[in-house]
Amino acid sequence: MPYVASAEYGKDNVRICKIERDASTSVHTVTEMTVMCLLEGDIETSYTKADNSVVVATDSIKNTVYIKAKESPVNPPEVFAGILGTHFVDKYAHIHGANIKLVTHRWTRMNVDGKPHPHSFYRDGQETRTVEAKVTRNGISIKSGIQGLLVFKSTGSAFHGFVRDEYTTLPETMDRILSTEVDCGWTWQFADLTACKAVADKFTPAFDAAREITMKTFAEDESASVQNTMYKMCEQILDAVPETKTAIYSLPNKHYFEISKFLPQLLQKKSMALTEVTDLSWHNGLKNTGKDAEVYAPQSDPNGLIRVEIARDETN
Ligand code: AZA
Repeated sequence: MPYVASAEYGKDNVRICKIERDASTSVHTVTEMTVMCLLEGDIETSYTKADNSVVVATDSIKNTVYIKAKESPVNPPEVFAGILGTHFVDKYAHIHGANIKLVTHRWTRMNVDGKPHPHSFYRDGQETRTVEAKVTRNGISIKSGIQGLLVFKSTGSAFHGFVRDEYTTLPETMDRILSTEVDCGWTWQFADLTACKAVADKFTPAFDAAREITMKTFAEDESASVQNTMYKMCEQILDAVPETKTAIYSLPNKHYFEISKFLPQLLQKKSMALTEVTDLSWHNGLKNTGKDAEVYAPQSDPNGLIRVEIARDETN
């Protein structure tokens, strides 16, 4: 007899926008989020026996998101995720876990005539602030993060010394373009919502520090590899935010190659040196490689994908 090995259900892509109005200053703040809320627990019979008595309808889950967003602060999002998840495990005895994901979209205050505008904002990038929380009666685990932050540097990155064997065609490089779309996170563990709320004032500074560390390290590190640069970022996040348990990066290597007219065919023959084919010299002797390289071909796929999670050394 097959059995339910795991199950969760709920609402995804619940979009909310909350405006908070400061009555004394007339300054408004806006928070736009996309919410996922999936429940788990004693719900197997809804799958195996058509027993809907254990189902909190996904429509009710969506309504709950709106109601909790009205009743509670939505910032910092880590606390809002804790509030939302705790509601479901407190309210329904047969629900043992709530998996919440909040994606906060950027609305940056406009500067008009050199002054911050009280109620006008603009989208200054597709980057998002993310929170993934798992809430159970045993505690709350949270991964805070940044997703979709696109970065590019035109030098200050090398990659050499890697395995060379009969599968290798990649040349060693002392100077290359480095570009990635940052997906990073840092994790927290709390006994309950009270413990989570007790550090409410740490979450946004932690986000700001992680963002700053990511960009400063990306820009300033003489990168030996994506692996080593991301490790340095993790180390600094763990130092900057002592309450965190681990730091996590997942970085695609968005390749920008020198222009090649015949590269795939010629490499198959293995008869020519790479420098002979990766150029535009076939057109009036145009020089566009090595120190003369200016025009590159951005690659959409395939891409490298490098991931790591770094934990604290708890032995010291
Ligand atoms: N790490 C890099 O930084 N660049 C690479 C890799 C790698 O593992 N593989 N090819 N290019």
